[in-house]
Amino acid sequence: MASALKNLSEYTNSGFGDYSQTRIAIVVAQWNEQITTALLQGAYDTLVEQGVNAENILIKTVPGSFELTHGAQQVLEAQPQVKAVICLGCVIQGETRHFDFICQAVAHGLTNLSIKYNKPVIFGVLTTNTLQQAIDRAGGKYGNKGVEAAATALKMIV
Ligand code: DLZ
Repeated sequence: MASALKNLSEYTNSGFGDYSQTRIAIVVAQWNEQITTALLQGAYDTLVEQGVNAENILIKTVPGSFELTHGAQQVLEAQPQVKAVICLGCVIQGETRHFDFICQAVAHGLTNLSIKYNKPVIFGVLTTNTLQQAIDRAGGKYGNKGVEAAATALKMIV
C-alpha cells in the first residue's frame, strides 16, 4: 500500500507561494467522524502553517463521503473567490458493495468538478479495508492524509 512506504504528513517545501490573501475551502464528511475530524485538523494546521489566514479557511460539513461532490459544488458556486477545495472523508470497506460505489462516485465527481471550475478539488478521502488502517493514516503511524491533501491543494493553485 502506497502510504506504508510514504508518510502522508511529509511533503517537500518546494512549490508553495504566498497565501496571505488566498481563500480555501475544506469540505469534510461526518461519517467515520473520529477519522475525518483528525483529517480536518491536519489539513487546517497545514494551511495555517503555510500562511493561509484562519479567516480565509471556509469549513463545510456534509453527512457522508458520497455528498462531498455536491458539497464542493455548492462552495464553488457560492464562493467564486475560493481558490481550491479540499475534500476529506473516510470510506471503510464493509460487507456490501457500498464502498465501491461511494469511492468511484466521489473520485469521478471531484475530478469532474476540478475540470468544470478549473480549480484544484482535492481527493482527501481515505479508502481502507479496516478502521485501524484509517487510524494509521489520520495522524497515526503513516501520517495524516489531511496534511497531504492541504499541501497538494496549495501546490496546485496557480
Ligand atoms: C452509507 C455509507 C456507508 C455504508 N459507509 C460509509 C463510509 O464508510 N464512509 C462515508 O463517508 N460514508 C458512508 N456511507 C454514507 C454515504 O457516504 C452517504 O452519506 C449515504 O449513502 C447517503 O444516504
